[in-house]
Amino acid sequence: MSKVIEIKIPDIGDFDGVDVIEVLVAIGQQVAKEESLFTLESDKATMEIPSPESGVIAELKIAVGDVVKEGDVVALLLASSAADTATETETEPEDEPIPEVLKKEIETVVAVETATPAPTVAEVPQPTPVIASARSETVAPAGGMAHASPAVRRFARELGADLLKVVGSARAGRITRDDVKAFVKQALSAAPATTSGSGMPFDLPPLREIDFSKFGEVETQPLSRIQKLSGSFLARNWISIPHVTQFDEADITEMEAFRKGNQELARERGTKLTPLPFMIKACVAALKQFPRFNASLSIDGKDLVLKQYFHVGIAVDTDDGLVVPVLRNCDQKGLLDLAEELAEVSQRARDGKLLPKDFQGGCFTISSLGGIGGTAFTPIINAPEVAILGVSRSFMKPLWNGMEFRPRLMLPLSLSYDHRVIDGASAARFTRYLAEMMADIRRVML
Ligand code: CAO
Repeated sequence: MSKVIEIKIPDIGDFDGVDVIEVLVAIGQQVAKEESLFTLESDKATMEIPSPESGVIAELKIAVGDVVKEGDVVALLLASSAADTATETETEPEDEPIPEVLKKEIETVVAVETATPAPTVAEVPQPTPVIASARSETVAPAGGMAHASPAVRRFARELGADLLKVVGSARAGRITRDDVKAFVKQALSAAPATTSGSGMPFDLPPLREIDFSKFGEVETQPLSRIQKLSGSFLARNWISIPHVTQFDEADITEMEAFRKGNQELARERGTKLTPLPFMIKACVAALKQFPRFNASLSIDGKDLVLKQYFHVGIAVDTDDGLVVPVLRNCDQKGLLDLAEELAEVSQRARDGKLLPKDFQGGCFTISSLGGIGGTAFTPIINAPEVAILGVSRSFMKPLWNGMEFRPRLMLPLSLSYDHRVIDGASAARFTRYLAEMMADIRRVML
C-alpha cells in the first residue's frame, strides 16, 4: 500500500515565522532518509529540514521566500516502499498518522545573540557608521527591493552596506552573506584611507589583501559558519559598547572543599560538580544585589530595562566555534540541577544540536576558561546584556591573615561591563560582592 508522508516544520523555538531560503529538492526527486530538503533562516540560526524517510518528493508546498512556522506541512513524500511500486499503482494520500516530529539539525547558531533583538551597530547611537557609504556601480534589482534574508539584511546594516547595490549570487538573485562581504571588501579597497576627514575612530586605513604565500608556505582554511556569524556580532559588540574590565580574585578554598565533598553525591545523580554551578549561583546573588547588571539598554539608549528574571548564558567552546546557550531561572535551581543542565546543554552544543530557543533570554554571561588555564582575560559583552564575567584557572596563593601567610585557593575574575550603564565603582563593588559570595557560598542562600 502506498504511504504518503506529510513533512512538517518541527519545533523551531519561539519564532512565529522563519524564512525559507533554500528548497534543495524538486518534485519527483529521490531523496535519502536524513537528506536535507529545505533551509530555513531566522535572525538567529540557519536550520536544515531533513527528510524523515527515503522516498520520492511527491509535492512541494513551499517556495523560497515563504515564511513557515511549526506544524506547517511543507512537502509530501512518497516513502520508499511505496515509491518502489509507484509506477504500477496510482497513489493517494492517506490519513496516515503524522510522523514523529522531524529531527532538525541546527547547522549554525549565532553565539552571542539573545531573545531581545540586539541593537545592531546601525541602530545603536554611534559616532559614524563603519562604512560611510559603499561605493559600487552595481544596479539595484528590478522592483527596488533587495532579495535577502533578515539575517543578511541585518548583517548588511551592521556593515553599512546598501543592499540595493549588492549583486546576489544565489538562486533567483538572492543576496548571501558572502555577497555582502565581497561588496564591502570591494568598497573598502576602493575607499581612500580616510572617508570623511573627521578624525573619528572609524576613519581607519582599509586592510589590503595580502598574498601571504609570497613570504612562506600557507594553508587557507574556511571559517565555520558559527565562527563567521559570531564574528560579526562580536565585532559589533566590541566597537559599539564602551568596555571596561574589572579584575578581582575570590578565595574559593572553602567552596572547593564543599564542592569536592559533594562530588560523590553528584556522581550518584550521574553528573559532575565543577566550580561553574557555584559561580552561577554567586552571579545570581550579585545580580539581585546590583540590578543594573541585570538590565539592557533600550535601542534608543534612553532607558534601562531591568529584568526580574535570572537567565545566565554560558560560553561553550565547540569544534565549530563559540556558542552561548542560556540556563533559565538559575535563581530557582540547585547546584546539582545546574550541573546536570550544564552538562546536557554543553553536550548538545558540541553535537550542534542547540535550538534557537536555547540562545534566547540571557541576562548575563559567564565565560569560564578555568578548565583550560590563564590568569585573566577581557571578555566581550554579549549585547544586549551589559556585563559578562570571565573566569580563569584557580591557583594557590599565600595570603596574609594579620599574623601569618596561609595558602588559599584563589579564583581570578574578569568582569567586562558597559560603561554607559555601569560605572567603575559599581563594577568594583559587584565583583567584590561576587568574590565574597564565593568565599562563603552559604551566603547565596541568605
Ligand atoms: N579553576 C580550576 N579548575 C577548574 C576551573 C577553574 N576556574 N573551572 C573548571 N575547572 C576544572 C573542572 O573542575 C574540571 O576538573 P576535573 O576534570 O578534575 O573534573 C575541569 O576543569 C574541566 O572542566 P569543564 O570545562 O569540563 O567544565 P566546566 O563546568 O568548568 O565548564 C564549559 C563547562 C562548557 C563552560 C567548558 O567546557 C567550556 O566550554 N569552556 C570554554 C568557554 C570559552 O571558550 N570561553 C571563551 C569565550 S571568549 O572567546
